Amino acid sequence: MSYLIEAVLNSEEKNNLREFISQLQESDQRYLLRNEILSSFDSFSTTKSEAQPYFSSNLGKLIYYTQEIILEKESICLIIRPKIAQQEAYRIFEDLNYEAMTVQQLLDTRDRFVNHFHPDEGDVFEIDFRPFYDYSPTIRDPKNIGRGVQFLNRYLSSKIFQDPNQWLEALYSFLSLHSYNGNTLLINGRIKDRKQLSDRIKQALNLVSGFPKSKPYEEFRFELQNFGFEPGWGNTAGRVRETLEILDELIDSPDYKVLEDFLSRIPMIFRIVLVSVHGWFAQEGVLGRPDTGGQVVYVLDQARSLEKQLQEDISLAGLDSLNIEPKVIILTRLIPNSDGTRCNERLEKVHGTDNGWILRVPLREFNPNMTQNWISRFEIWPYLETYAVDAEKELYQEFRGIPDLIIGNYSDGNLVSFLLARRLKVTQFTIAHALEKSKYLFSNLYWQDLEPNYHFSLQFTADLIAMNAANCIISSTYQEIAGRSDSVGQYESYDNFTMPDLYHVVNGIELFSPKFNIVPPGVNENVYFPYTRSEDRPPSKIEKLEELLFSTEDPSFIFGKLEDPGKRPLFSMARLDRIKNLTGLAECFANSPELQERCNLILVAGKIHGAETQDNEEREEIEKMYRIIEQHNLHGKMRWLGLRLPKSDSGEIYRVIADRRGVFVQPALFEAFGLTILEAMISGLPTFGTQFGGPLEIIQDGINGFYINPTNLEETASKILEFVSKCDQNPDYWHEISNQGIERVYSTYTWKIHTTKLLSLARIYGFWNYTSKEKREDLLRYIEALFYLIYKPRAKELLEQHWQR
Ligand code: UDP
Ligand code: LCN
Repeated sequence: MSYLIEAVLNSEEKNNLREFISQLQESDQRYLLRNEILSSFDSFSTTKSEAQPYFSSNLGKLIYYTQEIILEKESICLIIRPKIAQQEAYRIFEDLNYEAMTVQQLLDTRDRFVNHFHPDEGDVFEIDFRPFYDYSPTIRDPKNIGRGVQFLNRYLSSKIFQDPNQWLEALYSFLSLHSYNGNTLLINGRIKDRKQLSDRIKQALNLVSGFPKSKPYEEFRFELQNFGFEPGWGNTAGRVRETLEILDELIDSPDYKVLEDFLSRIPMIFRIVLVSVHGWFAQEGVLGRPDTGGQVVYVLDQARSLEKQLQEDISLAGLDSLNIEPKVIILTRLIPNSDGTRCNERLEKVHGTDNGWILRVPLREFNPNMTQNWISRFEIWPYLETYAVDAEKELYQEFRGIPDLIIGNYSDGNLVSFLLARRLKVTQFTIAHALEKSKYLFSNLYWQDLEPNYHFSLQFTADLIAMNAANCIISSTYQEIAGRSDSVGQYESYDNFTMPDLYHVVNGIELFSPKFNIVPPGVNENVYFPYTRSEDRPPSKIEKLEELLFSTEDPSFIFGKLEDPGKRPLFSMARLDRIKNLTGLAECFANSPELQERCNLILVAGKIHGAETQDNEEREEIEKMYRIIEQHNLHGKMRWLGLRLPKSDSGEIYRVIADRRGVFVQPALFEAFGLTILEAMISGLPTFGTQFGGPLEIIQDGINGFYINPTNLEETASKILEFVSKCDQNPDYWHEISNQGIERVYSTYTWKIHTTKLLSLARIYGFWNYTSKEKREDLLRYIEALFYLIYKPRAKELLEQHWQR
């Protein structure tokens, strides 16, 4: 970007830059973010002339790419993002000289901004992961970020091609490893080396080629065994032949597709643990509380779907006679005071599975006020290390062995996964769901002020540890990793940042690492399905929910009586968190008499009485909702249901709204992914989703749904109105968007797609983990040092504070 600065400085635009800087200097604001930069520049430009598009001048372009501006006494610092996943910083002095800044200088500047720059006291500790990524290849093109596995397969197959001896040796020893409950799988001791493996494949192929394709494996099992092949190659002669042919091809002419096909077939995953520690994890009565939302839904559905896929894979691999029962355990905390839920039970079977379990392990008893009760995810840090030690024993007992794959969820679950995976030497995957760092503005810069409530010093350290240690990071969207051209990704925000007085992170995560893989979730298709599937919709339930939504009067949990229940419903359902912004939607509705004219607003959201919640944020939202209702007199025009629906009802509720040709609106200020968007779309409800976060990738604007900018209420209202008017004129339009939405979910967001991909990744990264183990050891040692020297002492400090509560 220095060329742009040069271009500005060497032209007439130089004066505009000078004026713009002095205008900025005049205001009180010393730290500007992109929105503020753009609006300052817009108002500056209009004082000069008619508003011009940014790209009509070099200065406009420069400003467009600027993410942050920090104003100092004699200079200003521009932080520019010329491309996705790239950052440059420049300091421009009063005389318009400028210089590029290093990351270190930038972090020092930020520290100075918050008065925490103390060079006289020595250097601050720098965390730098870059040198440890030399074990791994890196992707070059930002558009391929998140497609790690394709890249990795290409890399590994080219390695096999370049150095066949070493790699085939590794493949041979990898294949010799596998067993289940003492039964050897794949190859036995009769195949002594890779050379012999290659010969025997040919012999076995000769044998199976002579059989009809459908001949069951059991009928020729012993003949194959004589060649050195054990179960795991397939359930029929046709399948065994295919698998052996793929391996034969891999040995003769390795290529990435062949490698992927082969590794994806290896039966090596039978026991999986999904770690979701902070708890309040059960199948009933937990959703909708603060901190318990999509993550619980996601993990439960994932567990069910993983078990099913494992069962299919095991059968296809020809392992039926071994009576292998795959097992999926969701590991969470046991909460003794469980408020009527099952969170105090050690084991709970996951509905709809044969061998899926919620295993609850208690936190060790420190201060019982904390460890006996539900505690916020922000407070859980001191208990995690001992939790991992205890969980390891309980997992061993349940699995009668160790898991083959550990998947962490959220910062706490990911840290525990790291600790478990390190001890057990098992492949570790992480899933963020939502990284708090980008959710809270300036959360790292002002961490010291936020520490009493949020303990971000622990959370961000835990994040750095887990994301770097993970073999594979599963993200739901591209932008979760690397953002968009105009906004920074959630993982990207860990690339460099300062925690003043604690540390500077100069390279926190390698975004171009093949460890990143986008694997979006799905929805439970037994619960969420199109409204048109009337055969699966009991009329009594429809009737009950219609009444609940539109007419039941019960002030204990329902607010509002509709004057005209026949109007088109605008529907939303979410927890009453500030960030979910249901009050924003109410405000948008309140400010638009036309919307009120044509539609009713129906909200399903937590509670309607402030006195019933202990959560401050929820209480404030409840109060705000009433203020909006009163100020704009929304009586008769909206209903607000303060309840948590049981799962089956929550599916039907979208369909009841669809029966009335309603729409779903998701107005969050930021949504990491947004399961309700998928639920609404698959039900056939035309959906308006926030443009901030995951919905931007789920919805294709104008095709199968619509984007809204929830910070612009007028624009949001007019977008919805435009749709409603079009539908009034042409009812087919509603059906068109509805059908496209359904199609979008079925084609792209199903659990079947998710788990097939996830298990294929688990095998491929398992192989890579095996072959790169020694090379990763230095990285893991560095991570351990961070855990013991930074995380642990801070966790201990927090524990002492907990004792005083
Ligand atoms: N949900 C629910 N009852 C409620 C509120 C939400 O069952 O009162 C469910 C909703 O159907 C969805 C999940 O909770 O499955 C929310 O997930 P999402 O990803 O939309 O948001 P999160 O709450 O995780 O931020
Ligand atoms: C957490 C969130 O905030 C949502 O955006 C996601 O949909 C959910 O987790 C599931 O990943």
